[in-house]
Amino acid sequence: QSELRTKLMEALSKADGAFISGQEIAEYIGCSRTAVWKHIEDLRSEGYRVEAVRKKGYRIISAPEKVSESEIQLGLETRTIGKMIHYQETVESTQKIAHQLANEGVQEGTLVVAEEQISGKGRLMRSWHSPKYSGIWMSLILRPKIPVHEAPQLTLLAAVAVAQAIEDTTALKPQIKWPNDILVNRKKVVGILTEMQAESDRIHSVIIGIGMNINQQLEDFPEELQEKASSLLIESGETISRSTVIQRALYRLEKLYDLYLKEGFKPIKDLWESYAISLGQVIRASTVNDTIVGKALGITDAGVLLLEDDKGKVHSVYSADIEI
Ligand code: BT5
Repeated sequence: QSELRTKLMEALSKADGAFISGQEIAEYIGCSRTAVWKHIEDLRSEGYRVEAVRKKGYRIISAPEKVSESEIQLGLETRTIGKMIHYQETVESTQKIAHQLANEGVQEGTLVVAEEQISGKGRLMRSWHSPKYSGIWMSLILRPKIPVHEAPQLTLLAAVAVAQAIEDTTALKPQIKWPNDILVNRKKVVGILTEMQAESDRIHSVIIGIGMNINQQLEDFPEELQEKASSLLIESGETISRSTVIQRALYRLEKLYDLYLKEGFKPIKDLWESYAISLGQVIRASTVNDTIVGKALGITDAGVLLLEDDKGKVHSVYSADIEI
């Protein structure tokens, strides 16, 4: 936390819920009024609700809701998922902590959650923007007794659960872009990263990392993401309780995971296809070595994407970036 921020919080605390003018704050922290405005905007993007009234100044209405253990667990309707929660305000990546905990042998369903990640991870060493208090950054440890090659199915399962959780908590219509993106109005609001600890054909643990943009404003995203990313707040116009979304996501995950262990991938696959954005359309898949353009036919029982090119040849896509 910067010294400026400390001073700003001091000034606002002293006002004790009353208005304090921009000029007074500026004098207190020793900066311009424009800088004050900028810092207030930063506070807002972190989930503080700040009222600004002309000629009166600023007033803090509420501090951000957190997603600590008790906030998540109060009202959580699951049996195992999220019964153990490891919460930290700031982490490098919740994936990293989850890997450590998985190695230490923690129970299935253990959840790692943070308010902020300073080096959040996407796939293929890409980074995931995870600002403080405005999104959900969490990693779930599962220990399914399934063959290693079926583990990618869990990414698709998680995507369905998260899409359902968005429907449970907003009026939005989420869509899934294979394999791991959830879009609202064609913009990415969720990314999922599944990693595995396994030896030969035995899974020790599957770590499902879920990043959800919840209460960010457009300007909270780095410029290069503003065109393609969005948040539930931007799309719905409403501030959304992150702990409620987490509770719904964990509930949906548990229900689908139970179904999956009992009946296999088929029911999950059907649900997944009902949310899929580009089935039947021509899309472009960039793999490490190659680019395939073709009509998306669907996914196989292994969770592999099938693309039919213009010569009628069907390609199996195991891992790629998709342009729609
Ligand atoms: C993903 O990768 O979409 C997986 C993201 C998983 C993030 C979660 S958060 C909790 C857990 N802990 C972690 O460290 N990670 C997981 P990929 O398909 O490779 O997409 C990454 C790309 O999405 C980046 O290269 C950016 O272009 C874009 N991106 C980065 N941050 C974003 C954000 N907050 N919202 C939307 N798009 C973003």
